[in-house]
Parts: sequence; structure tokens; C-alpha cells
Amino acid sequence: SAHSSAKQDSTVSTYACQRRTTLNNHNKIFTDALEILAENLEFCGDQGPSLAFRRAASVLKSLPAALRRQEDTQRLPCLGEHSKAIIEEIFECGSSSRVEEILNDERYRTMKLFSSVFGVGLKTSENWFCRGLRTFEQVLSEPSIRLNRMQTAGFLFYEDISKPVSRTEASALKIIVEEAVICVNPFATVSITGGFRRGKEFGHDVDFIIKTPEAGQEDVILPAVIERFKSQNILLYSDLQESTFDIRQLPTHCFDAMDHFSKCFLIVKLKCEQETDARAARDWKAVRVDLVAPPLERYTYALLGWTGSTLFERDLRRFARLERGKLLDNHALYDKATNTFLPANTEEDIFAHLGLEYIEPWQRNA
Ligand code: DCP
Ligand code: MG
Repeated sequence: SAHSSAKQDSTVSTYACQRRTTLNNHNKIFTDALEILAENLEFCGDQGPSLAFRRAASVLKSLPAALRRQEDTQRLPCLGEHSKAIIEEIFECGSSSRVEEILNDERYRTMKLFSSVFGVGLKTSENWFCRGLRTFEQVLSEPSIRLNRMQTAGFLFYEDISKPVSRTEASALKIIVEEAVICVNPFATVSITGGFRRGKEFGHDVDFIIKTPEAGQEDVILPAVIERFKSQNILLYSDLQESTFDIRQLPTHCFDAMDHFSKCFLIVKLKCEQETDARAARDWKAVRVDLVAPPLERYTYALLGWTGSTLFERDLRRFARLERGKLLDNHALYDKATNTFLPANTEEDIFAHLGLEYIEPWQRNA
């Protein structure tokens, strides 16, 4: 009934970590539009306004049903005047003229294209755009542009790694990673994290987290996995980042920064049934893989941090800080009132420390 849906709406939290957001999005027509507005603002360097649209989209993703009319937005948090106007236009016309305009905008299209290359971030994309470049051909034939190693790999394997990775491919990769990890440490375990842990059917990469039975064993794993992939002739690119983790530096104050664990960003060959490219007679596809190997006592925080979604993580940290006086990052949970670190063996422990109902990984698609 209208009454019960109003009651439901009035209880939606402003924090993504207090909402259950599955992949069953009943408001895709609205959230797609709001996310394009957000992305366009990111391309313009307007992170603040962009986040407002991301939050609005996230609230709609958490709803148990589609919005039926404009009044349904009244009791929802995080929907500003601008978001409401976009929703209203979609109700009235089926689409947003501003979104259509963005999708046809040269700057948006070019930034979207350039930033889709592995190793090419927003700054590089903007630089190339401002120099009048619009296509990969123009970038690759511009003598003054020197690509770094990551970007070179990004262009070389663009065709493959710009295609989504399926859950089946992720499972096949898990077996390959597990085999390599077990060679180094037979008691280490490998788990899929990132979007696939949240139940997604496709991803832009496959994220794995490695757990060693004892602290200190994590350091040797990734270099050995890389060596093994090399000897198997399946390594196309690797960027190993040694651990810079230092317990004495906790708690960190830059919450959205990268964590300090040993990790690597790879491109690997994944054997496939059919030839991906008949002319090249290839029986493999290039796939992006991320591996992280935290120290055992940091594992739970790292798992929570790498499971995402990005907005869910952001709101967990914001909730911890603003509502609980606690600092959360991928390494630890710190209580500012007692100046102590709070221990956790499971993700449930971390939610409990924060006084939050437990949210399952597949409910974190905020
Ligand atoms: N993450 C992190 N620290 C990093 C890299 C990622 O905490 N250095 C987190 C944020 C993401 C998650 O790990 O939610 C996985 O990152 P991805 O970019 O792979 O994002 P997803 O797996 O959620 O999406 P996709 O399906 O595009 O891979
Ligand atoms: Mg991922």
C-alpha cells in the first residue's frame, strides 16, 4: 500500500552501510542517468558535486521497488534538487535532455574513451583531450607522447581487457591463482573479492585476496606467483607493489588512499574454448587480475576494504568517523575515545564494533 511504502521510504539511511543494496536494481533508468551526470562531473574535476549524484543513485539502488511517481522521492535522503529534477524529467519524457547532451558531448566521449585504457587516469585523459587528441590513433601517432609501461600494456591488450570478464572466467582464474599460491605455501588460501564477491556476473578485472596461516608469510607469495606465471608463459604484464605497511603509522588519516599491503596488478593469458581471434590463431584472452596479500592480523580489514563497492566503503568509513568516533581503513579499526585498536576475526566483528547490522557482501552493491 501507499502507506507502507511511505513508511519504508522514511527509514532509508543516508549511509550506504545502513542500506542493503543487491544487484537487483529496480530504478536502473534513473540510476544510469544520475551516474552519467556523476561521471561527467568527475571528468571535469568536480568531485564534490559528482559524489552527490553518486549518493542519489545509490539510494535509488537500495529501494525494494521502482519509483512510481515523483512524490516517491520526497522522503528519500541524498536526493538534491538537481537529482529530483532529473528524475522528474525522466518521469515526464522517458529520458533526461541533460544526460543526452552529455552522451553526445565531445569532451565526455573522449574522456570516457581515454580513461578506459589501463594506466590512463583522468589527468592524462584531460591532457590528451586538451591537446586536441580525440582517438587512440591520434594518441599513438603523436610523437611527443611517451606512454609508460602500464599504458603501453593498456593499449596493447585493449581489445581483450576492455571486454567484461565473466564469472566463469573468474572461476577459471581462481584455480590458476590457487595453484600458484599453493606451490609457495600449501596452507595459504585464495578468495575472490571485489565485484564478484558481491555477486556480479561480470567485472572489469578479477580481484583476489590471499590469506597465509601465519603473519610474515605474505611477503614471499606475490613475487613467487609472478615467477610461476612467467614460467608458464601466461604473464603479459605485472606491477608488483611491495608492502609499505607499518603498524606504527596506524591509524592512517587519508581514508580514500590506497592501502599499504603487498599487491600486484597483472594482465594474464586465460585459455579459452574458442579462438578469440581467428586470424591471430589465439586460444587465449588477456584478463586484468589484482592480487593482495595482507599480513594475517590485517586480513579481515583488507577483505572488507577490497570487497567494495567503492561507495559502500566510503560510507563505512564516514559512518565510523562521524557517528562512532572510530577510524576505519583497509588496515585497522581505531577507537578515538579509548585510543585503542579494535580486534576483528570476521567482517561481522567489524560491523558489530561499529554498532551496524551485518550487511552481506551481495548487499554491498551501493
Ligand atoms: N580497492 C581498495 N584498494 C585498492 C583497490 C581497490 O580498497 N587499492 C577496493 C575498492 C573496490 C574493490 O577493492 O570496491 C575492488 O576494486 P575494483 O576496481 O576491481 O572494483 P569492483 O571489483 O567493485 O568492480 P569491477 O567489476 O569493475 O572490477
Ligand atoms: Mg574488480
